[in-house]
Formats: sequence, structure tokens, C-alpha cells
Amino acid sequence: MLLNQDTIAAIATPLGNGGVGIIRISGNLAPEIAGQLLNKSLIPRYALFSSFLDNDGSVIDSGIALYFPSPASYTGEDTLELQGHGGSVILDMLLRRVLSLGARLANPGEFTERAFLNNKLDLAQAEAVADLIESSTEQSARSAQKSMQGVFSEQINKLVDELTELRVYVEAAIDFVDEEIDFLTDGMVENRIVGLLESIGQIRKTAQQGRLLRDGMTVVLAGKPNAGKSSLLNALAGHEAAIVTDIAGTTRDILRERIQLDGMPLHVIDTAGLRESDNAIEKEGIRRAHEEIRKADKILLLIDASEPEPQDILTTLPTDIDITKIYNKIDLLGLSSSIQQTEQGASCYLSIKTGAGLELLKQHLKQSVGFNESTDNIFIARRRHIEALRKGYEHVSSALNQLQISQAGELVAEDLRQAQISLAEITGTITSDDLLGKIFSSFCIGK
Ligand SMILES: Nc1nc2c(ncn2[C@@H]2O[C@H](COP(=O)(O)OP(=O)(O)O)[C@@H](O)[C@H]2O)c(=O)[nH]1
Ligand SMILES: [Mg+2]
Repeated sequence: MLLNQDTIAAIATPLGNGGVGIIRISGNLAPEIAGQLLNKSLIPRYALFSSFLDNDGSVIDSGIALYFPSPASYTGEDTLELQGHGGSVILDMLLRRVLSLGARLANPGEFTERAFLNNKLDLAQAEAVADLIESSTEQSARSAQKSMQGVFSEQINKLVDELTELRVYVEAAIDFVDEEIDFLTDGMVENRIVGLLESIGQIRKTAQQGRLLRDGMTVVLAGKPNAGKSSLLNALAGHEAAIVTDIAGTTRDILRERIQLDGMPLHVIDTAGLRESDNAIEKEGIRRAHEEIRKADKILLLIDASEPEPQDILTTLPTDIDITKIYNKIDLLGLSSSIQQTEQGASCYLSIKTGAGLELLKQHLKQSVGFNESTDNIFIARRRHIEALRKGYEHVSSALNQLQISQAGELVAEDLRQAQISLAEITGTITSDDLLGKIFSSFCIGK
């Protein structure tokens, strides 16, 4: 994407009335606009109290002007910031005056887009700027701050560097045909590929947590009819969202509730009970239940603790999604509530009816996103990043396969190159205009 030369301007503070309102101007015309607008000369990076003048010399407003000459500014361009009074009419008047001096209105995210194009920050950092502004919890704000400071990008850059180095080595091995076999079978390449897979796997895990902090975790309630799925939805939502009866097969449609657990966003989905059915409506409900289960970040499998374990249902659930078994109705058995962590996942014993164990379950849900723990190591991430990491991982896996099975140097090198491309999309060293347009257009104006 080419950097255009227009000078852009926008009100950077939110709409409405406030103590201070800020207008930002970025581009070559910024110093000239300052010359026309102010009655004093600017000193770079010094707060200058000045009048903001209209073209007839009358005073529109007065306040602080700040000038950041290129390249030491947010966008990397000459930037002028005007801090006036925060009323929408007065700010509009000032903005119109700035536009009359040659600036044009900035598009959403255009300041940050310029910062990206001028190498002030990479794409993951630019996205983190928007994520920081939009954070709805302290944890997501902290992890967005991490990404913005480059913690995520640093790890990606390290991976890309390692991939490049290894690819160059493999390509060199191909050129020395006689020695190719030695180069590729001495174990070094294989060890390094295995190491790369481990590193990508680790970063994927953290990124996945970061994405859940940003977007919220999707939890699907699944299980046999009458296990207590709808009761749990109501208990978590704190109101009667779903109909609860002792008639098996009450829930057919999918029910969705957006819930905050102490500030952690959670999407809870109630589904039809899983069982063999001849009823066309119930069958459709069960089909939809499976569809939601496949898309979940976590499955809560509701089990009536007073009944035998539903092995038949367990085998129909995806193996790559986290499952927590909820043994409900412990009040019928006189058991006390508890939660156990096993290799296969967690098991939680509770009674939705008496409320015993619900708090344990909530803690468990927060913990599985790392919400309760310190967010020291978590950086914010988006679905796009997870997808790029997944592709990168697959290409490196494929490289390992090529090496072990066919010892085909060219194919190994090609897989490593593809992995490099996938990962570089995260920081934006390789991107398309489409992607940039999509990312920056979702920003607010003035950022
Ligand atoms: N004794 C007891 N009954 C419960 C408990 N949780 C739910 N139930 C009852 O189990 C029946 C089925 O509940 P429901 O939430 O509709 O189950 P679903 O079919 O899985 O959605 C209802 O009569 C509930 O009142 C519990 O913890 N203890
Ligand atoms: Mg139900």
C-alpha cells in the first residue's frame, strides 16, 4: 500500500462535551497550518499556550499546541496537536479551520495506518492499539499493552528468523548435490524443525489465551436431556433465559447468552439434549447442537450424577476441544461439591439446584483462560493471528514429514518458505492491501 502525501486531520477525543478536546494533524502541511493558526512560533515537543485564530484573525479558541517534527512522532510525519476546549461545536469550528488550511479529514485508523507504513509499529502492534482502546476488562487492556509494546511481535520475529536461517541452510544443502544426503540426515535439520514446532505450539497456546481475553470464550452446554443444561445457563446468566422442565427434550433451539464472569466475557450456548430421536424438530435441534459444539472453545458436558456415565455421548464429541465434565444434581446423592483436574480434563461435581459448586465452576472457567492469574505472559491476539500460527505450524509439520519420509530437500525448503510467509502475515512484513484495509477501517477516527 502506498503512503499518500495528504495532510490529515481529525478530532481525536470522543464526541460530546469534555474538559479538553484534541485535534490531531499529520503530514507535510502541519507546520504551515500551525503558522497560520497560532499567534506564536512553535518549539518542537514543547507545550505552547496560544490562541487558535480564524482566517480573519478572530480567536476561535485558545489552548495548548504541540508540535512533533518527523520522524519522531506517532505517525512518523510532522504532527501538530491542538488541545482546546472539549465542546463539540468549538471543536468542529477549529477542525473546519484546519481543513480550510489544506488538510483533509482522516479516515478511520489512518493515523495508525501511517505509523505502520512508516515502520513506527508493525501490524500486530497496530492492531493492539485498537484492542487497547476497545478493551472491556483490565486483563485485556494489560495484554493489549503487552502486544502493543511488541512482546508478541518479538516472538514471531524470532520464529521467522529461525525459519529463514534453516531454509537458507537447506537450500545450500540442495546446491551441494553430492553432499545433500549428509546435510539433511545429520539430525541437525530435523532437531531444529522439531524445536520450531515446539516454539510455534507454545506461542499458539498463549495467543489462543490472548484471543479469548479479547473476544471472550465460547462455552457450549452439551449432554443428555434433563442433565441440567438449561438450568446451568440460567444460573450463569442470573435470569430465566431458558425454559427448564423435567420433560426430556424441552430445549430444541440454540440459546445464546453473553455473560461477564467478574469482567471476563463469556458466550454461553445452551443446546438440545443429545439422544436418539424420531421427532423431526428435536433431530434438527440435535444437529444444531453438534454444529455449535464443533465451534466451541470449551464444552461443558452436563451429566446427571445419579445416572450412569453417558459413554455414547462422549464418543460423539470432538477430541480437539477442551471438555469439562459437570456432574450435576449431587444434592440427590448427598455428595459435596468439588473439582478435579485429570489428564483428560476437569470434572466438576455440583448442584445447580442448591448452587453448591457453582462458584468452583466459575473459578474453573476463568482459570482456563488464564483470567485469574497474572497476565504477565499473555499478549492480546486476534483470530487472524491464530489462523496464521496454525498455517505456520502445518507447513513446518509438513517440512518435518518431507525430511523424514522422502528426504526431499526442495520440498523441505518450500514448506519452510510457506511457513515463513504465514508467520510474517502476523507482523505485516508480508501483507495484502485488502488485509490492511480491513484492519484499519475498523479503527475509530482520530486514531
Ligand atoms: N435435584 C436436582 N434437580 C435438578 C438440578 N439441576 C436441574 N435439575 C432439574 O432437572 C430437570 C431438567 O433440567 P433442565 O435444565 O431442563 O435440563 P436440560 O434438559 O439439560 O436443559 C429440571 O426438572 C430441573 O429442575 C439439580 O442440581 N438437582
Ligand atoms: Mg434444556
